[in-house]
Amino acid sequence: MACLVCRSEIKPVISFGQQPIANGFLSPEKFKDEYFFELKIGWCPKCAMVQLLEQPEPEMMFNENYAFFSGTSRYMAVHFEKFAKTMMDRYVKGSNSFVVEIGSNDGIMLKHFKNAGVGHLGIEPSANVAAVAKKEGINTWVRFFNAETARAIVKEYGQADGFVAANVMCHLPDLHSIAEGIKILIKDKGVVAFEDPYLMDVLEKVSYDQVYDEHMCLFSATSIQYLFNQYGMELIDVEPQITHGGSMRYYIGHKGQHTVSKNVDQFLTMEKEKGILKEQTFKKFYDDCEKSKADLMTLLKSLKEQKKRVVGYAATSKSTTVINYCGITPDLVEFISDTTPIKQGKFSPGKHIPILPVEKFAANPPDYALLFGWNHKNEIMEKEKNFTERGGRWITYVPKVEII
Ligand code: DWN
Ligand code: ZN
Repeated sequence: MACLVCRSEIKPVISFGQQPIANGFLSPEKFKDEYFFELKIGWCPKCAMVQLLEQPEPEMMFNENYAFFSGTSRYMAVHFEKFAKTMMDRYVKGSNSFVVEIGSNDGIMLKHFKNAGVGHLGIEPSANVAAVAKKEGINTWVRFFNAETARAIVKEYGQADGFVAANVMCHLPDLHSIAEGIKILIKDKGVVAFEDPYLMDVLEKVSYDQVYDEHMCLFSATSIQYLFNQYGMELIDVEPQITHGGSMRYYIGHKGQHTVSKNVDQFLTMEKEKGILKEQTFKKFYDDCEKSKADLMTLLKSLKEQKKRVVGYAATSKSTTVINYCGITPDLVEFISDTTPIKQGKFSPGKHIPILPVEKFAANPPDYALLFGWNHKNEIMEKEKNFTERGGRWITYVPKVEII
């Protein structure tokens, strides 16, 4: 397979085995037709891109039943408000300006531009989440973003001052069409800002659960610089974020139009020094993933022998990779507690662990809660103080398997 960024040959590095659709929460009558594919990642020695080697058709993952609504975390809601404010302070100034967000979901970020009277448009392929945004009066088109969509936007609204995306770019295999679209869409002084889970955090924290069907790419400053340089654009700043266990926000503009922050060089150098272009780095990552899996299964099996009850907390997309890679079955984890109504009453993809509302967790607290939503640890532990105060224990596996 060719690298999605520089088109050289990709080296396979890890297989996480047969995996179902990560957000494919299902009812028992669908068990027999469940779709599986081999979840494998590869690495590009030339531009440091890390990507899936096989991805299910987009419509299988993003459709009218898409189970993830951005508005489920209060912390993330505040994060997106701050992201919007940063853009309005720096680049998308005043009511004559125009911003486009791709993967705008339920409008969690765009509503802040809307409320400030800024011209805005969301591009969101999942009709059900887009409907939530539209109901709030957020201007949204239900479609995928590419060069053709960019031309249609320019025709209808003119070029944009800002282009934003959060946890979206890493889902897109056709990066060249996106980059071409962005080049068409933004003004000479326009700025692109997007954030995604950061490869260096995934490697260091062994958060291998950031790899699942929807996450086609794991970016670094190195691969992003390589991608946009091919379109006459460049990184003008990078800002690490603590969201999703470690993300990076990349700021990009047309070449020569902005002062380039010294952060850019610092991060490019750091990534090189940490071995992003060395195969050994990814061999170590493979060993770290296998160790994490062995440690988690040893712990869960030992708790079962001790007749302890373990319940999963938050039926995240990421949990699908962990559950199916490690082989976690309902005899080890009784159910998964989750706040999303459309997941409740269904079963987890692959291993078919029941998903129940959080009220069931409170009504029948287990001995241990396996924190599948580890990236929301502070928010969840704050909410579930009662569980902890009554002696309930938490299990995490990032950055290492432990009882906390
Ligand atoms: O990239 C993506 C990220 C941004 O969001 C998508 N591909 C899909 C999704 O990934 P995820 O499902 O791993 O996201 P979260 O935000 O880590 O987890 C959300 C899930 O956690 C929801 O099902 C709701 C649940 N949850 C909960 O039950 N109680 C979340 C919180 C904060 C809670 O308190
Ligand atoms: Zn490459």
